Amino acid sequence: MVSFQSKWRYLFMFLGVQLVVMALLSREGYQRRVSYFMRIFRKSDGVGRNLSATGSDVYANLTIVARAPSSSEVMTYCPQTSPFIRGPIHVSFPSGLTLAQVQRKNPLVVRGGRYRPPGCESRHSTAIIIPHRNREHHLKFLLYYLHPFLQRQQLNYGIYIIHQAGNYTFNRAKLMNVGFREAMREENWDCLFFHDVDLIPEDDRNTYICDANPKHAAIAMDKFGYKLPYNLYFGGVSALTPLHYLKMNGFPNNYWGWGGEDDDIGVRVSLGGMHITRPSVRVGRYKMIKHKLDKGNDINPKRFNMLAKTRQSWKLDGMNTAEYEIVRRQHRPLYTNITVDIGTEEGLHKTPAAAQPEPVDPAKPNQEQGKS
Ligand code: UDH
Ligand code: NGS
Repeated sequence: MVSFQSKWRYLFMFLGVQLVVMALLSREGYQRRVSYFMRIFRKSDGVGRNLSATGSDVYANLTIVARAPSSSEVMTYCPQTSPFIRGPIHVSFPSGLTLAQVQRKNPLVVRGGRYRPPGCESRHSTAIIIPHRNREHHLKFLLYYLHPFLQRQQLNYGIYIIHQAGNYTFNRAKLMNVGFREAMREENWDCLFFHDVDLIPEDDRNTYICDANPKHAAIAMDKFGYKLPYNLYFGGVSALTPLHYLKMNGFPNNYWGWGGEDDDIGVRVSLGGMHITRPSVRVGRYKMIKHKLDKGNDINPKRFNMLAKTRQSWKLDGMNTAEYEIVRRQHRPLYTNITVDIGTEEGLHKTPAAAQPEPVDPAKPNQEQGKS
């Protein structure tokens, strides 16, 4: 029989062990703790590739993917389907990641966030356009996952961050118009992916190439239970060729603040005589980095009225009327950063002090200033 005294001893020992475990766990980031335990409890994903349900490391065997050809090898086109595609990717957000680490892990990415497969001529060239302001902590994770993801697909690619200058209300769709024009100025991309900064693709079979019609790639997000929230949803990540883009007169410039602009873009697809294509829900999976509505991006109360008029407005407002001023263009190691003054609802030069462009540093060689 256990005495009363030894019962207390066991109880204290038990509490002591719990305290030590809690102290150890609290030294790690919350995400890491949770994903570690989730990985233990989950079973195989059923894709038949011996991967766990949370997928494989997006950097696995990247040195093989990145292998340079020997001098005797003749450069031919890359295969139709990249042999480096593996399927589900494990996505988590460990604390302490730095851009320098991302850079070290992607040695073949060159200035401006550009890449070409070293061993073969890519069949596809894709520009990734990311609207951005005050989301550096999300950008770091997106770059960490996106670079190896695109390299696995053997794409010729470039990553463009379109950074809205000043504090005036955010305008996602207008930044996309800027991204389209400025990316096409640099290279004749055959496909453009318009990509929210907080969405991480979870399966590399979701190829970042364009279809015959505009493609909505983010069909299955974790926040919507990995299914479409509604049939016409066109938000998050979408892919258009330059021809698609021009057929629908690009995106609207007049949606200031949160909501509706992606629905307007979806309607423009059909007004331009096209339809939306999508990958399968098994493949078009994304994990969203959780966040709240940003300061400077309040819900747009006019969005429903504006949406009701898309049929009348799409030819009058879009790529043909996008007015902006480039503040600076920086070719950084992992991406091209385009800082732009997009003005306000009143127009480009009727800007309040908030939308003043950032000063250009003459000491920096990669900056250039110019008008659209
Ligand atoms: N973005 C920024 N900075 C901002 C606002 C938006 O970079 O200040 C960009 C970023 O790429 C982001 C995208 O615009 O991924 C879309 O903005 P969002 O993430 O705020 O929109 P989303 O609909 O999430 O994905 C909103 C969460 C709260 C919605 C509440 C309304 N019901
Ligand atoms: C719709 C919004 C879209 C938005 C989508 C998902 O209601 O812009 O919800 O929002 N349309 C309008 O407001 C007209 S989310 O759940 O991501 O916050 O993208």
